[in-house]
Amino acid sequence: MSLSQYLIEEQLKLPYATGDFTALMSHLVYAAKIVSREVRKAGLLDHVLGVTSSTNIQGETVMKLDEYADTLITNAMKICGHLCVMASEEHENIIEIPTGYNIGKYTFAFDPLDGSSNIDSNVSIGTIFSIHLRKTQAGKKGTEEDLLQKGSLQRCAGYILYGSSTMMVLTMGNGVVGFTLDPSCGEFLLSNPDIKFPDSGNIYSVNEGNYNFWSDEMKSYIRHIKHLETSSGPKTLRYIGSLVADFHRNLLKGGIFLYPEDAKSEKYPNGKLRMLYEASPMAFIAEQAGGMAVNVKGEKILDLIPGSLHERTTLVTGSRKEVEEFLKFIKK
Ligand code: P6P
Repeated sequence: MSLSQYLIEEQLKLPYATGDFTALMSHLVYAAKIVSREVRKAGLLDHVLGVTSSTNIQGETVMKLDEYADTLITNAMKICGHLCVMASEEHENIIEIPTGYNIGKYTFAFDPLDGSSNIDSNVSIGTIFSIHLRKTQAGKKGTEEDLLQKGSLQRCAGYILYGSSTMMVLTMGNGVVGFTLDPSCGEFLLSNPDIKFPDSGNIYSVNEGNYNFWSDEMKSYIRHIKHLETSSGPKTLRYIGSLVADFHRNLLKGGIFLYPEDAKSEKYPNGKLRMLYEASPMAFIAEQAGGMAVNVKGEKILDLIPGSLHERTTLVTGSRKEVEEFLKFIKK
């Protein structure tokens, strides 16, 4: 079954479905195929490799492929006619949608190419997206208020992983499904009909290079999971530095991903990952797959409302038993 067929079938089961969501997703599926094509040939075309002269809202150097993916996805989604407002990691403010296309009932927040510092070393990268229903009155263009909503209210969240193959993994609130792009026919085909986090796992993913910046609790937790007495035995460290790639591997194999705050430096005092278009969509997928997603205070990511478009958060997500062990530990 192709992704397009799947979306139609799923929407036909919903009495209130109007086809707007299916139409919206068809634009995203198109954009994903084009971004995948460009990522795959990036090494051959130096015009998409390397950095631009600009930096984004995060103060990070913008890679050319970042910019390309952002422009392509923005333009494809702007004209779908079912959005009222958009936000991207690459844009400081909300992305205005042209008049005539901007009174749709959905919002769209995305990270066009997460992990882009890995592009030049041919390491897996990903696009992350989050879709809400608008909050403000219909018939007018959307506002930032429409975007800043609780993660638990998302209508859809997903990621596109540009790895050894290109996959789209998404949830619409009734489980998690994965589709793999078949380049020979240009279709995303259903490859993982019901993805579930293994209940526990021996993989932990964290940038241990930041160890000296961590809180004492985080340091003792990491020391603890290295000892044999942990519930799921000795752990193995797997860390790519690309959220989508690290999350996806742990989703299939079981484990825990952590990005804590730098308690001892001003670099990331509230964590590095962005709530709206990284932590929140990944948390929706995690919980729909039977896993968990919290911040280092133990709050569920999906219960939180972003205070601003680019608000950062700490993130601990993965197999239920692993996150529960983390929570037990930090609460002691
Ligand atoms: P660090 C990539 O830049 C990113 O936003 C996530 O994809 C990834 O999980 C994290 O940052 C890696 O950060 O500090 O370990 O390089």
